[in-house]
Formats: sequence, C-alpha cells, structure tokens
Amino acid sequence: MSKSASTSKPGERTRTAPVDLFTPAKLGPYELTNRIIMAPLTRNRAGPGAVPQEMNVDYYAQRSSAGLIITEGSQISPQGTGYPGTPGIYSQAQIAAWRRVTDTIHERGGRVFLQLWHVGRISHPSLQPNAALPVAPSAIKPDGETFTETGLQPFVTPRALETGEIPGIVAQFRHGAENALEAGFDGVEVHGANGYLLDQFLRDGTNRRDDDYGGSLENRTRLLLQVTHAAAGVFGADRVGVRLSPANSFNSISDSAPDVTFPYVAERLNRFGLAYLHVVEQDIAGADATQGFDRRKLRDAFKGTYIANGGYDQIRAEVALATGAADLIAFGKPFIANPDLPARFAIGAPLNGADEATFYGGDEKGYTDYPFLAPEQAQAA
Ligand code: 8OZ
Repeated sequence: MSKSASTSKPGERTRTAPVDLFTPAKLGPYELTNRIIMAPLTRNRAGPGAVPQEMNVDYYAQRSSAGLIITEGSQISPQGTGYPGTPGIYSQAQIAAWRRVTDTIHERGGRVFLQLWHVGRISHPSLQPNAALPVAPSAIKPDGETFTETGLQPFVTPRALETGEIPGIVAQFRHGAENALEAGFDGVEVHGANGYLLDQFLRDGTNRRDDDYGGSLENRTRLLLQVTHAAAGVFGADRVGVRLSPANSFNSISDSAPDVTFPYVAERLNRFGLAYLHVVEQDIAGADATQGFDRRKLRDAFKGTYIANGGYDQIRAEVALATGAADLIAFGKPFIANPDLPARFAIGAPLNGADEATFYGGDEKGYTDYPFLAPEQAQAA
C-alpha cells in the first residue's frame, strides 16, 4: 500500500504519494485497478437449495469493474441460514453455481471474495434443519422479529452451543473456505459483523459463557481467531479479510466497551497478515450514527489494509483516502443502483437512485435492470 509507516495522529497517516479512488492498490497478492469496493449486500435472490442462479451471475458480472467485489453473505452450513433466498457455500451445486459467477467476473478483469456467514441466533426454526432452534453463544433472545418464508415472526430464544460443538463451527467455516477456493474465489471475507454468530461471541451483551469462549476479552475473541486461522489455512492469510462493525446495534447486539473490545480484536488480527480489515463504521440500525465509537482507534490499531464502509459518497471517500483514514472504500447502496459505479465516479456522472422496495427478494427488477451510462452521457459529462 502507499501509506507509509509513520503516523501523525490516529486515523491520519502520512502517505508517500496522493491517493484517490483510482489509485491502484495492492491487496494481498492482487493489484486492484481502483479502490472502489463493492460491499457485501444481502439480496435474497438465490434459487432453490440456496444455489446462485442465472440472474445472480448477471448481477455480479455487471459490477465487475469494482476494484474488488465482496459477495453477499453466504451461509457455510444449513444451520448458518438466517433468511429466505440467501446463497450457501456448503453443497456441490452451490460450488458449481458460484464457479459461473467467479469465471464471469474474472473474464471481465474483476476480483471477487466470498463472504463466509453463520447467522447464529439471527434465524428461526422454520429456516433451520429439522426445525431446530438457532444456535448462539448464550440462550439470549434477540429483540424484535425476523424474516421467514411466511413473513415476519418473533425471534426465538436460541440454544447455547456446547463447548464441544465449537470445533464443529470452526470446521463449518473451514469447509466453506475450501468450497470457496474450489469455486474459484480470489479470497474470502469472514463475517464478524452486524450481530451474526461471530459478533455474538465477541460482544458481552450476547456472550455470557463461562468456558474458554466467554468471559474475558481474550476468550470472547477466540472463535473469531480460530475461524480466521482456519480460513487462512485454506487461502493463505493474505487472501482472507475480516469484517467488523464496532458501532452497530443492528440485530440487537451490544457491548459494554466497544472502544476496548474492537482495538483488541484488531491487534490480535494483526498477527495473521490478513488481506484487509473491513469496518462497518456506522450504526446501520440508525439509533446513533456511531454509538460514541471512535473509528480512528480501530484504524490505528490495525496495521494492514483498512476498508471503510458505511454511507460513503464519492466526496467522503476521497477525503478518507486523502487523509489516510482508509485505504479502500466499500460502497453498498450506490453499487445496487449503479452497476458502473467506477465509471460514473471517474467522470462525475449522476448516480441512479436505489429502490429500497426491491433490495430484498424478488426478481431481476431492481437487481439487474439498473441502467449503465449511455455512451452519449459519458461524452457529455
Ligand atoms: C440486511 C438484511 C439482511 C442481512 C448484514 C448480511 O448486515 C447482512 C444483512 C443485511 O451483514
């Protein structure tokens, strides 16, 4: 990366050369053509058996000018499923279908990481094998309701995992990483964010365990580190990223000291030499933009490539890159509505607005039908 080792104040690093969204970036073994990352986006449009289908191939192919695509969260096992229509990475049919996605992106010169996902307690018996209870670090029910095949239903109290089951969870993630490798992905992102299983272990609001996976910060971090180690064993650490969301209360998650928890997690992750740390900087539940969390502390604690995400537009992104507050920027909603987002940023073209009604579920409408810039628009800009 072009940031130098010297730092001025936290989150502001001195760079040897100016950096903007179009400055190529090294990411592990890869040279990204730009710093515009497509954020992982749940769209609930996989086919039966959680198998990606034709429109999913088209959708990702349309967005292959991103410096890197990070796929939507993809469950590593049937138990890891939390919503209807999300894709999996545990069956041969899923691997074959994802192979079509990765081949198409690669033919177009793009790069793609798969996001490995286990939802933990953010599920429902109707989405679980044998209508089982969802699993979690502790038997604590999330507040509110969740999306199921039959509409919104109240969350249930999950079943606390036995200590002896935890190696099986790590094995699910390892298996997911092996399948992602077989499917031709350039790397994987471990979903440690947004109130799902690994985040449930990290935070003391959801983790009340008294074994080696709960209590102290070291213990609460153990599962994330074991999963990261397993993924690194498959891809090499420089092709593995981790996503965290220290300020996020989405999925009724909380921590008594995020300013302590997350810099500690970053310091532990430093030891791997990962491809990147990807941080959801906002509270996507919208209660409070940051919950008082100082993202610069996390930026400063992590010594590798830092991807910032959360409500960035082009101007905020350029400021973050220029000041060294981030190395790469992940865009979500702008990529939903603008398959050619890098081309639009390059010429300052107007952006299509995103239609929230078609974010989750449905067909090609609001998925693969957002317009690209017309040649005359590109010329006029
Ligand atoms: C929105 C709706 C459903 C899932 C996340 C995977 O927040 C998600 C998600 C987001 O990481």
